[in-house]
Amino acid sequence: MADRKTSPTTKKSATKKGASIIGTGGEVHQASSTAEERLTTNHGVPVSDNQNSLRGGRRGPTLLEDFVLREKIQHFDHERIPERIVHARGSGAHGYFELTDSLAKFSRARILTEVGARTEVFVRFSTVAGGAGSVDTPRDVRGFAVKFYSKEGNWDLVGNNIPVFFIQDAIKFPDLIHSVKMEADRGYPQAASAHDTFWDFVGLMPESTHMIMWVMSDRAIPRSLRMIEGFGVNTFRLLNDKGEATFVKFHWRPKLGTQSTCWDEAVKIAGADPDYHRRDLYDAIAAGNFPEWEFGVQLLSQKQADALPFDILDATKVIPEELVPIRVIGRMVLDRNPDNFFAETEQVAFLPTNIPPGIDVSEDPLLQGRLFSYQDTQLSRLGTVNFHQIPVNRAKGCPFQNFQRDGHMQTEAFSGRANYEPNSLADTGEAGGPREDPKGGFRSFAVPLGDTKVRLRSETFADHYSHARLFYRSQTEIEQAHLASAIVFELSKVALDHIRARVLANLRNVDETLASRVAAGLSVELPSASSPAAEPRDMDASPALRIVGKYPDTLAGRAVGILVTDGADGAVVAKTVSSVEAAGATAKLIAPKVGGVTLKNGKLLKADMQLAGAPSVLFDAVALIVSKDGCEQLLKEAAAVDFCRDAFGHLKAMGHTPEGQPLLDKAGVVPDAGVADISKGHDAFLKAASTRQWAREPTIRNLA
Ligand code: HDD
Repeated sequence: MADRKTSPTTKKSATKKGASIIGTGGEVHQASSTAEERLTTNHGVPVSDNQNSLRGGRRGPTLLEDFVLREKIQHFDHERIPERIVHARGSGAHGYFELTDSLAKFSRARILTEVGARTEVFVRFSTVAGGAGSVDTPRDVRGFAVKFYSKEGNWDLVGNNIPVFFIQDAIKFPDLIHSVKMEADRGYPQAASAHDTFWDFVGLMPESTHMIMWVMSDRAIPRSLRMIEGFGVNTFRLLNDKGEATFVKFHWRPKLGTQSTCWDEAVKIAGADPDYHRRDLYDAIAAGNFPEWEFGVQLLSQKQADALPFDILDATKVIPEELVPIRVIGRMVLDRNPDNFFAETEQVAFLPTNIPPGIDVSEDPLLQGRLFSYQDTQLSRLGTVNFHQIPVNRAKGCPFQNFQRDGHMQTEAFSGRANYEPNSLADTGEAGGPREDPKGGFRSFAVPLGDTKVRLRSETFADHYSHARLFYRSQTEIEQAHLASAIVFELSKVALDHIRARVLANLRNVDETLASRVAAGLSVELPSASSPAAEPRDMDASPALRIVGKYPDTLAGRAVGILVTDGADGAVVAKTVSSVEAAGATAKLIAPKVGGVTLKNGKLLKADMQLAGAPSVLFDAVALIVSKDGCEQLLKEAAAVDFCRDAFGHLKAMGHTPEGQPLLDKAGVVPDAGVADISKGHDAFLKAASTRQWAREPTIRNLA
């Protein structure tokens, strides 16, 4: 079969071998010289002219007969498929998973027991609320979906960067999503939770309060997809050879640590580079800086689960790492960009029902609904029951074989007569087809049920505030201030007073100081507390729920923007670039004109980016290496002043040469530990650049 991975016209330029010829109308054609390079219709008919439609005369109407035109336009008209109802905007990458510690005691799944084995994966990260063309940096949950092409069938771990969820029962999912998406009558806001309908839902559904704490925290405005944690969210089971079950929660921890943007920064990035996260992931992989995560599990016996003061089947609850530690059992590396965005990232279909033998679902009512929804949604998105045959969705680690036949877009030509089971055709020498495998096949855990049929929520799900309180109180002061300010921001965009009041009434059950901070930030009266379904309890703080201080400070994987002008000192520029790169970061040279600058020694230095298109929000730290004259020019350039003002306001390290001082002064940059003169050395700058200047924040921003 011909290699369909690359189309000759995209991989090899026809101009290399093909000669340009002049067409009959004087137009230029790039003609192919070999059959391999020849442009054809979808049915293989060679195309002689891809510039002109077939017309009745040079200036006459186009003819219906032109099947080349019709096929091309018709294909184009149908190029879009329905976008995902949630998680529409996403970025994907290929890689591998490697097991480092066997879970053989708990699971018979080969992917969890074969230490050292590498399994291919495809990962898709996403935002939830926005459409496919929305920006990358809204305040939102990030999807973290991993397809492991395991030897025992695909395993899809369809998780998020937040370990809990808004709702407890899948029956509320359509309501939740309707409330957060664009409002039904006006078609806005896009990719934003800061509006009436979302907060109306939140206020009326106290079970969402814990998730709201996470979504209002800085985790919902990540710096990079390479720097997010991931969670399976729902509780699953592992099943061993003896059929014994252990509850499990799945975790991903980024090697580069978790870092977020500042809210004002995230808003500005949305304008400066709507594809900020997608580009960052693509560029890092293309440059060989492969993102990596540790894979960990929290394991619990039924007895341990029963002893917890909350229900592990309730997806609005977190199991603190301090209670049940995370055991790291593997790592995942993303080392290859997709060849084709549509074929892979858009057509990939994740299904929580894709689980190999040895892993099983739990009775979590949210997960139970998901088991139906994903298979169903693929039918409307991909249009056929045969979506599993699309290469990115295929079970690559093992063959798939059964008696399911036909259907739209069937690409397999199954041979033989046997399309039913049982059959005895093998007895006569024909192919009888595959048979069930009672021992090795997927089995469900024999969960004792024996309850009556009811539409009721278990009373063990009634406590909606203890975990929200646990999260808020476990945060550092900085993070608490950000969380409170985020709620103030969002509720300030809510127009209906009663919605704000209801949220405030609920917040009083989380933490009185939080509720007061938010009320003060809104300048409204604090209403009386709402009555909780179950009285919240205090839990021991869980520092693992923080971001600040959780991972070591580092500049690795980050980016430094270096603004240069004519007359800049080339030696300082070179030293800055080399020390930034030695710290594992990317250095980008920014100049007033993209052609570059003439250095003090007369040499030309090419720039990577032009100032107007390279605001400091795109970098983790900045350096200003300018001459006296160059600085004077920049004083008249708003983009340069904003470059410095924003870097300072977004708590970034700023390196500079003394000649840049007037620009820093104009931008209101006040010297502190994060502002360093780099003309004499880079140590202070690099140290400051490996984190944010949190101490600066109270001096430049009034947080709630
Ligand atoms: Fe979902 C997509 C994660 C609850 C129904 N979900 C989707 C994706 C992720 C999640 C990461 C994008 C997959 C991709 O990149 O293609 N969803 C979650 C998590 C949940 C969750 C972590 C809570 C534990 N989801 C959830 C519920 C329902 C759905 C309760 C419905 C009852 N989710 C869907 C869906 C999507 C989806 C409509 C849209 C596109 C798709 O499935 O393939 O079926």
